[in-house]
Amino acid sequence: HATLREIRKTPEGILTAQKAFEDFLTHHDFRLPREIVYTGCGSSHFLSQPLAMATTRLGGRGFSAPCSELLYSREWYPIGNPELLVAISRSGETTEAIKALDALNVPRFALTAYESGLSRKSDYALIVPAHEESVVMTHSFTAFYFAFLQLLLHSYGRETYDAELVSSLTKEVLGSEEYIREIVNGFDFRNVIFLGSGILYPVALEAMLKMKEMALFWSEAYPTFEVRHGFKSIADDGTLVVLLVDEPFEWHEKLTEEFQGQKARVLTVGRHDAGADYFIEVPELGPPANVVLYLPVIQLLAYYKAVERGLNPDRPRFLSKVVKW
Ligand code: F1P
Repeated sequence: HATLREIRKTPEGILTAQKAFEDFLTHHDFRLPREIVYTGCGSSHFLSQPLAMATTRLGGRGFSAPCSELLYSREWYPIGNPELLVAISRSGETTEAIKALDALNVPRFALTAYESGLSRKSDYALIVPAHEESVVMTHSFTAFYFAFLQLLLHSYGRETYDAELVSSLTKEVLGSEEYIREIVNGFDFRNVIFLGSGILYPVALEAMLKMKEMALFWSEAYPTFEVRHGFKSIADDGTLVVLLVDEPFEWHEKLTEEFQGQKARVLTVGRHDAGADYFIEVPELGPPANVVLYLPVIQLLAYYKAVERGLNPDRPRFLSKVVKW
């Protein structure tokens, strides 16, 4: 499947991202401002969230909203007085993303894979040519995140990451592919809950979307400990709980035990297993770059669930690559 080839291209995508970032610097004498609004649709919206969080964490103020909300309901959100609007779209042709560029009267920045309607309508464009055949976004998501993160770090006078190193770490994570296939084949779960905190929460949201898009499979996502407040009633012996965690502490172990008491099985993706039934170790990188190490894992999980269900993840039903009105 093209989707699997694309997930496996993650390490190459990081290098493509680095080159796009460097090319951007050669052509523009430009620094990202502190107050930034990010927008996108679908996966691109879930990508706008960790970018907004990274902006805040690095000393600026990032806010994210889906394009349609920015267009039709923006008065309900604390948008403030941003200095830049960043619109994200892999295709650069999604109607809502192009329209959203007009939502705020501020300079416009496109993050996309192509010279496109979006890039032409923007004041600046970071074009990351991580092209994909498949309908769903996989390694392009990771590459876009890394390229823009490098630009943020550079703009805020921080040290950028060593792309070769990050690329090789994603290769390491992809080494868990066979284990992921075994988990999916060995446990026929009926639903899946993704948990993440801070910058890993939007990764959980993207995982939830990948499961729905690729595997047409019921999935949910919550900020990690919020799941205890009502939502956990769903979890039983047919549930896989995927815990995305950089540095687990006592609460994670208690949460794992709580789910195991309900007969659910827990997969920890992180630095330590926290007592889980399954464990995928993520190399040490630290936030906000660590996001790129979690994405291939959750994408592979959705991919193998789709295959196990006899579906073609390249062509999900009812979906198209570009959503136009
Ligand atoms: C956005 C998007 C995709 C999704 C789906 C429909 O596309 O929502 O994330 O996988 O196929 O479109 P884009 O604006 O990033 O091109």
